[in-house]
Amino acid sequence: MHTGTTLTQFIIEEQRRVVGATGEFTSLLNDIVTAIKVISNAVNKGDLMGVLGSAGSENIQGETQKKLDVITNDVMLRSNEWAGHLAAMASEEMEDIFPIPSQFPRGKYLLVFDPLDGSSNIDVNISVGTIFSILRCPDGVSEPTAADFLQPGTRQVAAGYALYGPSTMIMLTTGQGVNGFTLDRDVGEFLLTHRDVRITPDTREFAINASNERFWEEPVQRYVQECLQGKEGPRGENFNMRWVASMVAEVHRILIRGGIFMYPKDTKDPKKAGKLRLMYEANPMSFIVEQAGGLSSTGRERIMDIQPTGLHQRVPVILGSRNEVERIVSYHKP
Ligand code: AHM
Ligand code: MG
Repeated sequence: MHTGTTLTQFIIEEQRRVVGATGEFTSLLNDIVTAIKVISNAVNKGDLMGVLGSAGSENIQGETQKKLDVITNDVMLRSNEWAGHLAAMASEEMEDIFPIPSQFPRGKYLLVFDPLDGSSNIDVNISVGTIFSILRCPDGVSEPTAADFLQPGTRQVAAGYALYGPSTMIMLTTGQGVNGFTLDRDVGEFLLTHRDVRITPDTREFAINASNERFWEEPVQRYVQECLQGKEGPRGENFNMRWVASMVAEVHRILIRGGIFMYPKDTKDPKKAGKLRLMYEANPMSFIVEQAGGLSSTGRERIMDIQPTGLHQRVPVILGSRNEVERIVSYHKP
């Protein structure tokens, strides 16, 4: 019987092509995948497991934590702390980094994640996801600090996300394109279903939270206005709009059928450069999008070139189909 390529098999075969690969990375990915299966199960069972609703606490960003934010963060920590591949982890849900506890061996990688992105959607049964980014722990560092995580996105070893939608999927890049795997729940394995995904360079679909329009900068206002004017406007074509409020779901749609996603700079809160976080949202998604042939920018610079200054730093995000991102970037030029 033909069983298809499992995610593990795919990674091992990819690793064989890398001279000097030890298999440690494959093993780390396996632990992340195990965590994702556990999270997928909890998300899928929902109220049957009593996991919906607020946890009654706030995270470092001052956002109310959902029970599942706390549970999924814990699942990621417990699945990835013991095996000896990581030196430390960092997450949206924790103010400080999580060094690997002393009873476990330490490894050469750092893991950054958003355990449950889009969690405001969880109580209404709309798709959510997990985003992760793998970095190398700097040479000679055995006691990593937050500063060791502050590497530009170009230094990511791998990035991926899990989408808990009608089916659970993982989209993954190790810098050699993007591949997608779908969870076969009966078998308990992720199987390769989307090989070498490419984002169409052109699109007629955009995603933005339009309720923030009055806070946007002029270039984004202009872009959206032009789209809204449709056939009669300067673009001469009708556009479609989507907003799921789950970045994972939006990026996934863009990978599959093209599009553009924006959470741009706005003046809503002058202390925040944008809404989305660089280290565990913007950078991993940018790596995936660029590896699929798309672009990702703040409007003024490539996101993956930003030198991070803080673990929870926010950035404006404009990503997706290449020609549309280029157009918006050109609107930002003085
Ligand atoms: P979260 O990490 O607290 O879930 O916030 C990130 C999410 C993104 O998934 C999504 O694109 C955005 O916030 C939605 O924002 P808004 O509520 O303004 O529509
Ligand atoms: Mg998030």
